[in-house]
Amino acid sequence: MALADFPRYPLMFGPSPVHPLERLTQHLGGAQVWAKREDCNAGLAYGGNKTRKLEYFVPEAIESGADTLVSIGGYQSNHTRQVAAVAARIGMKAVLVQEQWVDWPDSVNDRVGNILLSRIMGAEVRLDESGFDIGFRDSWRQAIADVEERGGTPYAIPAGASDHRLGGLGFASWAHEVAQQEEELGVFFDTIVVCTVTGSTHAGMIAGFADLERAGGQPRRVIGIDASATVEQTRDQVARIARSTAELIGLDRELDDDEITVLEGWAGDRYGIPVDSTLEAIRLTGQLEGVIIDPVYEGKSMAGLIDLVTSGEIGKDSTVLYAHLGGQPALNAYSALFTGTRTAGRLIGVES
Ligand code: 5PA
Repeated sequence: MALADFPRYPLMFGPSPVHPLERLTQHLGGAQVWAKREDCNAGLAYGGNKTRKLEYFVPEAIESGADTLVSIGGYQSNHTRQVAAVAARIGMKAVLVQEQWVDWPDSVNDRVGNILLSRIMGAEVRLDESGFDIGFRDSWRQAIADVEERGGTPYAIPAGASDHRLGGLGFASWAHEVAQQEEELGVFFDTIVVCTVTGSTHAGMIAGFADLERAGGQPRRVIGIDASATVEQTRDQVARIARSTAELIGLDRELDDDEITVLEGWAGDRYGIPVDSTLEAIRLTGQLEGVIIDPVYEGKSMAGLIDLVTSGEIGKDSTVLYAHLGGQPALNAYSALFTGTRTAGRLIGVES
């Protein structure tokens, strides 16, 4: 089967916007930096990367006769908030297991931002004290069993809509969307920078760009930035999903190991805890561009992009596409980090 043969349920406005980050580009003094905005890809509870992935899950969920989407994430999971929105949109229920993935001492961590939105949209939110893990969990299995016991029909979506046969398709088609937009804009992105945690966003891109190359497209680098400080586990998951997605969409070759790049160095010690470079990236992007990024994911990948461009590892002649995957609602649980106004250190010439 080719990618175009998979059923896709429209949840987004259409192709997500692509635009240059002119002031950031000028400030960094290196490569041309652009962004593609999954944070405004849909009108469903602020959208994001999972909304795009779920376009390929919904037909299967409907086909299976399900009436309840069941999924899992941290208290401030963007993924579960998008599952809640999609369930509302397609007239299903949602049961969300929300684990304590982040030991973050904010007293409203389990009440504001994403979890608040999920509750507004009618999801059944189950708080669980387990820590960070992208694997399959008993609490998730229990939630599925409970739906069945109540006479419902669950459709199970793993963490981040990743470790699932269809998980990579959304971002494989993102690659095709990028190629189309490049043609319209007269630009070529030789480097893509993307945050990676449960892996199928990054993996889908790798498979999708390989698919384009097969059709004569130029090669490019897709750089995943680890945001959970579990780089080996993430790299394995990205490789596995990239390979299974490539096979699913009929790529007739094995992906090489050097096509799977997950860089570490910007996650700090733990998932969900921002470090100085994260906060600096958030301030710099906000102050130069009016673009908001979050402390869990995008702040870490933007910190990576900033360093790779300023160090010249991404060369001056490069044109880079930063995949903005959403995630801003979580900022509400991190307000203590931003009391008072502070100018980004890089703007006043101070390295953080
Ligand atoms: C998330 C994920 P992947 O999980 O596909 O690698 O994407 C990483 C990512 N940016 C990047 C944002 C804003 C994200 O929300 N979020 C998870 C969640 O539960 O929200 C799956 C972890």
